[in-house]
Amino acid sequence: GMKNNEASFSSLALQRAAVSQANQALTEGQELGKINLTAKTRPAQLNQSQTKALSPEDGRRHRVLRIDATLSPRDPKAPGQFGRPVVVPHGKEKEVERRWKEGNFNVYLSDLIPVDRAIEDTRPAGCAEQLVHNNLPTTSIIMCFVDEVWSTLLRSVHSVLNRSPPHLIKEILLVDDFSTKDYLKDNLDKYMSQFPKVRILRLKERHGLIRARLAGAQKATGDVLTFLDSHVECNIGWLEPLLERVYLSRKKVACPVIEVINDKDMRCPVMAGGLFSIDKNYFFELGTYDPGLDVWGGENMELSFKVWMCGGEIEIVPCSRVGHIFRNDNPYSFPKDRMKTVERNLGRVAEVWLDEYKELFYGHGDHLIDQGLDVGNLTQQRELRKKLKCKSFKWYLENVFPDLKAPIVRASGVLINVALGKCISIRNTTAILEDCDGSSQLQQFNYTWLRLIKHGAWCLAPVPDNGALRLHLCDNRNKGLRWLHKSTSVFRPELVNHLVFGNYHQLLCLEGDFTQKTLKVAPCDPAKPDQKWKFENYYED
Ligand code: LR7
Ligand code: MN
Repeated sequence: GMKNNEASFSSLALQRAAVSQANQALTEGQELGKINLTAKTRPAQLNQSQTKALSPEDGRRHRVLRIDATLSPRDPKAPGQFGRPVVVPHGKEKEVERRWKEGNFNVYLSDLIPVDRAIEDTRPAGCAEQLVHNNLPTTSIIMCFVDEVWSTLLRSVHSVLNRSPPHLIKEILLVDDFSTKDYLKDNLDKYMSQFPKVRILRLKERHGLIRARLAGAQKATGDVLTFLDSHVECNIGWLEPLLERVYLSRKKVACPVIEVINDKDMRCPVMAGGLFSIDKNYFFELGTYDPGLDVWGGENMELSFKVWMCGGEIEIVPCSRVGHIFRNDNPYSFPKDRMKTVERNLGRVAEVWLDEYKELFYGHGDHLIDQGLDVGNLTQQRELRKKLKCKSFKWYLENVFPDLKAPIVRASGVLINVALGKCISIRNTTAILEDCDGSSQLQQFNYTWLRLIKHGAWCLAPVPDNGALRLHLCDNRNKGLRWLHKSTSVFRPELVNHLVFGNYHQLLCLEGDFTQKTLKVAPCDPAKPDQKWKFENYYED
């Protein structure tokens, strides 16, 4: 669920790649199986997985769980039936605008749409005929909210109640994360009292979504935990295939296909994200979410890495469809600065799970963590990773996400001066220019995400006073070792092929002098060809 915050998440190329890969799969002719994000455990072809479960030899009875599929609307003329886009009536534009900020979406229209509106069955062909086990585990639905809009909260709950087989729903836990709105206090209790399965858990202080979910998980009595946002609409047959997957393999975390409910007109095309069902005991075995994560953000990555790297799987189940209102801003405030909260969460995740790839995280843009933001104590999380005997992040990239190109270095090989056609070579503690020789160890360099020019554990950087080049022991935190090259964050685009050292006040560039065979940094000058450099290999797109 990161798309709204591209800026603050630019650090995690992973997340974006995951979502866009999923989206692409969704738009390319609905080849839904593909979004399983795994090569090894290639998505169960819809029927295959079912056939296995249904073979007569396995001795179990199965039945199709059918409930009224269309939910023929009580008022077919009411706005938004069958997911039709709703048009703002003339003269109501001001009111729409005024009420928008209550939820950062079109609250006025949401209120016009019946809380139990009918929606179109958007499942791929065959889903309606699928069979599932008749002894599926029960689930607790956990829905956390803070100041959710009344009509969308109700529509979320109604969609669960109306479109789930009752015997599979142990309870619906509404976790009120210390909302301030009056209607969410008395009115909500009164309204929900007509549904015996709905329980409201009121938190005494703002927990944030992550710890609010954990509070819900503690109270849950079902076998499986199903987490949902508080502005969703579950479609017909959404729950059975999720529980079926968890039932067949308790380490499988099952996600519905998330469809977009447009924030302006409540329309429903398709997208991907993070609502899911997970075996309750498995969730606790995995140590739940890192309880050190604050309020909002990053917890979906933490759980995803943990599941995959520690022996589980995540699967998007094509037959399970849930709509979600996507909006451009959170309608609630963050107890601390939002950027800081999210960055700190992502930093924790990177530090615990990304191994050497955390350089990719830190190498993307300027991080508050780089500037001293504290991510807190990680001992418990690192011990948990050991205890669970989790695999490396490298394994994750190679086996779970082979399509993602996440090279640990951005460029490598010999480093050639473009004008002179000569290469940098190590001599004792310094570097000189020489004829290029790709087979010479002395001419091999890596340019990393942290913008270091590395030769093994040694980094090239100038000596401060005279600008001559020296080898320094590498240190990821030492900004005095970093070079900009082929980087969009170079302040002057004409220097993109240079090796830029220094800051705004004094831009220095690496320069070769062939007669002297020496290297030094000098004021950058795009007109000087002997300041242009090229690595042998580049790994970025
Ligand atoms: O402090 C808070 N307390 C809460 O209870 C903040 C939020 N919440 C509730 C909130 O009312 C809502 O029901 O938590 C839920 C999620 O917050 P949203 O809807 O404001 O944010 P979002 O939809 O952008 O959330 C996405 O990213 C979050 C990052 O922490 C979580 O992972 C959400 O589960 C995730 N939502 C989805 O994945 C739905 C599909 C979006 C996509 C892709
Ligand atoms: Mn949401």
